[in-house]
Amino acid sequence: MAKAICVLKGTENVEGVVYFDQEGDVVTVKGTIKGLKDGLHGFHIHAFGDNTNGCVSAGPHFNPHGKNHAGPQDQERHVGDLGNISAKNNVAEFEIKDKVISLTGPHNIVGRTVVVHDKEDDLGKGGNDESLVTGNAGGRLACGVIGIRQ
Ligand SMILES: [Cu+2]
Ligand SMILES: [Zn+2]
Repeated sequence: MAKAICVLKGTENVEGVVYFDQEGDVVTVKGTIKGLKDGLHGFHIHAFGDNTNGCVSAGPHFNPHGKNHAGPQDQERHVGDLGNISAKNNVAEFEIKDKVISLTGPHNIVGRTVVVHDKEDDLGKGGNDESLVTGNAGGRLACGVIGIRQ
């Protein structure tokens, strides 16, 4: 079983840890992120493992096939589109299962960046151009590079 990990840090006090475990084609993404205001926050894999200029250096959503932005259940989506996580009492605890991201092969997310956003991801249904690129999820609150774990 392939395993990976990401430690997220942000400019304010947003921080967290996300674990990735792959069995067959199913990747379980399990994590806790603290310091979020309550409600939904866009949660994606961005293309680059570069945090030199903060989360901005991670670039756009991981999108090796040049598709439009959407939600994780949509047939056409960015590989990196994991939808939203939900915070309650300033903490988001979540477990997502996804068959599009991978820890090997062309959809490998290791070495790329997890980003949690200020706002809700509209999953491509926002009715404007930006919705099909970013889901209008707003600023990048925290991020971290995905690495291999034992
Ligand atoms: Cu994002
Ligand atoms: Zn996207």
